[in-house]
Amino acid sequence: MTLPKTTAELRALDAAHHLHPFSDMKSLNAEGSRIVVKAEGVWLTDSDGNRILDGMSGLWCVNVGYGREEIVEAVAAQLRELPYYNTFFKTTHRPAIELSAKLAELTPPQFNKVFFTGSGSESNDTVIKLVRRYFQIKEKPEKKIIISRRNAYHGSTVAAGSLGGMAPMHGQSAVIPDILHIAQPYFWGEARQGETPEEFGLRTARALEAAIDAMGEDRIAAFIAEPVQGAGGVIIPPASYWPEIARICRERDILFVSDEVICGFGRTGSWFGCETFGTEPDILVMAKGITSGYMPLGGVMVADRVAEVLHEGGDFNHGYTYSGHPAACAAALANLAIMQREDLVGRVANDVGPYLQARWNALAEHPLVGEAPMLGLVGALELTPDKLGRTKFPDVGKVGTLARDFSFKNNLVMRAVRDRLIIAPPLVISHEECDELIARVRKTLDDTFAELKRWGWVR
Ligand code: PXG
Repeated sequence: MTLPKTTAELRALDAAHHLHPFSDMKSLNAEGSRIVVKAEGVWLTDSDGNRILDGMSGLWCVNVGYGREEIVEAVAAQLRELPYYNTFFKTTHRPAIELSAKLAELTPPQFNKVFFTGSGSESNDTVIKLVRRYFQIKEKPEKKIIISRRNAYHGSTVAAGSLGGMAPMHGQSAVIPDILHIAQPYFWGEARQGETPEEFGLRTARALEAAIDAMGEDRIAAFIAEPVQGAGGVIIPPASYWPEIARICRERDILFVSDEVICGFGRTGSWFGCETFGTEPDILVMAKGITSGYMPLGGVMVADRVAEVLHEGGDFNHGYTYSGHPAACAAALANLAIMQREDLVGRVANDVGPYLQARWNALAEHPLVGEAPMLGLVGALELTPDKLGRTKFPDVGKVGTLARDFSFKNNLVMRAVRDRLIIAPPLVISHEECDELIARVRKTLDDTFAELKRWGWVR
């Protein structure tokens, strides 16, 4: 086979042989994928030589930015010394040991033990087994229902997809038993007319209490939630929401699971989102930013009170070939060393976070934007034909996709969820790059507005 060289040749091969995740392959193949060939800092380069500002940190993961030789070197060194060994059958290795200890140091004080996985989805499958095992050992096997939220994303395996609240996913693969979905704290989309964010936050949190009462506390094992829903559209809850959830979890005999796959490792201006919101989870789920995406790795931290029970339960019949993969752990250690040395968490909290937030929040003045919230370095723009009435565009998702496509043309990667644009740039983005990002977002909004005028969808 001759090696493909041109973009057109590469696209043809991709279309012939590659099935992409979450994609309509018929229309994608007709259009052709963008081929990314290299990256440095916050900048991607595609096969046509375009330089693109990566406003999504890859897929919410490249927290320390691209091109970090230190991580590359650590992985290469580890591959030379011990490319693989498992952590089953009474064995372990240095990278897994060192990373476990590092995570115990970085996570809130109740966490001292980690179970390694290869991804966020595998982590959440692990969570389901862990919480059910916990209550089996406590001789309460009937406590097995896990409460989650509509429009939550917890991964894409059958079990993690069931835990998530994405209706289009449930439509293609039935939800596994004993998962229950309650309301999400999405003020813009779901508050009643006249309701304040404070009132809405309390009402939505109390849906958890109501669900526990309706099913019976003796049947509920856990509540799982993302501190800020990421893939659901960057839903930042009203200030009243998390304290009320924390109260309910304290009062009831259930485990609280914080899915920190996106919010973990600095995204919200703390090491973990639960610290930003002051909640005290029993289980903490990690992936993505743990290695900044340089290698696939996930993990589940269990609080001491949970670990102590599991400790008494004999074998936990669960594990993956790549649980604690040495090269992935080496990548994580190098990544976390960079984060600590460069104080990236402090930078998000006190420097670049506030800098970008001020400019992002000001986008709410654009005629197309209903709200422009941002926390740490994760933000959203709700597109609407009518700010005051919180009205939606017809054919939900069409305007979001239109804007997302303009953004791509303007060499800025943003995601669209329904008609909400979302952004989560690498934590190393400079002030100058923030200005560039905002300029490209403004151009994207103007391009979208002009097109919608042509359609007669806005005045
Ligand atoms: N939990 C959360 C909160 C996530 O955001 C997962 C679990 C699953 O992780 P893995 O590593 O199995 O993918 C995620 C992943 C998107 C998008 O389009 C978001 C994710 C993955 C793919 C696409 O926003 N989040």
